[in-house]
Amino acid sequence: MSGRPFRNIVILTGAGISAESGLGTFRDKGGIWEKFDWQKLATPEAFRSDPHSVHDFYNARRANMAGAQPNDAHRALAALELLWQAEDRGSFLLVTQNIDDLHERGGSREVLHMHGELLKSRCNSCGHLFEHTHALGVETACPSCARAGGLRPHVVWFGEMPLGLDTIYEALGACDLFVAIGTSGTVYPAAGFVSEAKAAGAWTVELSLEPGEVSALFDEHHYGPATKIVPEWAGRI
Ligand code: BJW
Repeated sequence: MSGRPFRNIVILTGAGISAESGLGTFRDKGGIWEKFDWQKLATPEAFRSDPHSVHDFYNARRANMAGAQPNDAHRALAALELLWQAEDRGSFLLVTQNIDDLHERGGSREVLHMHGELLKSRCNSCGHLFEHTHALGVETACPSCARAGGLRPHVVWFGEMPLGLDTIYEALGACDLFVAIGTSGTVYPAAGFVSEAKAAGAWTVELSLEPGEVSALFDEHHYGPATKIVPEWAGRI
């Protein structure tokens, strides 16, 4: 711990926080990208050339997510947000790379999903964005323009611009504590957030199962399962 009181917090979560809820991570042994080829499933080009396979992949993950429950790490962050707001301690921004809804179901009020949300879809024809909890296919008609074939999962694929970056960079520039939880630090721009926070003078903390790619940039590290180390860390601050 730095020993100083913190006011403005930015927390970045990755797949590791949902691992103990039964949702797979991407790059661990047996992870999603070991079983599936991201080039064929998580790029705009893949969706253009084989939308059926991309829909199948996200439909299966949506069904899997519906059966998953938030864990103690999700709940600890929700409690921290509540405390920060109740005591008016400063700003609190929870940014997740995850497309699942476990932070919301764990009690978090405001979550910035920088890589999109599995429970939302959008129409490539008219741009309509809407909540969508069931399977999506090329034959599904847009509820707004009624055209079929244009709907896609509201997720950010490789080569696409992540969401909410203005809000995130503004918060990083003003934060005095940055915490990354359960992320390998492989995917940019999220992997670069620690550098932004450090440039703003923030104390930086890595909470994960093992050191990630940008681990050396953090001031403080705690390694272990998220359900153990996140509630412990949140309890300390
Ligand atoms: C536990 C645990 C437990 C396990 N407890 N911990 C060369 C250099 C730099 C950048 C690029 C480059 N070439 C291409 C790029 C850009 C590219 C990129 O970064 N590629 C890299 C792979 C090199 N990035 C993009 O294309 C992004 N867009 C972009 O850059 O736009 C232009 C731009 C420019 C400038 C500024 C801003 C923008 C878009 C990236 C989209 C990522 N999409 C995915 C899939 C879509 C959503 C989905 O299907 O779910 O998002 S990829 C996948 O990786 C997913 C994740 O959100 C993301 C990050 O993964 P995450 O969360 O870190 O998971 P893992 O599996 O990697 O790590 C899990 C961690 O948890 C591990 O460390 C474990 O140890 C730990 N763990 N169990 C605690 N129980």
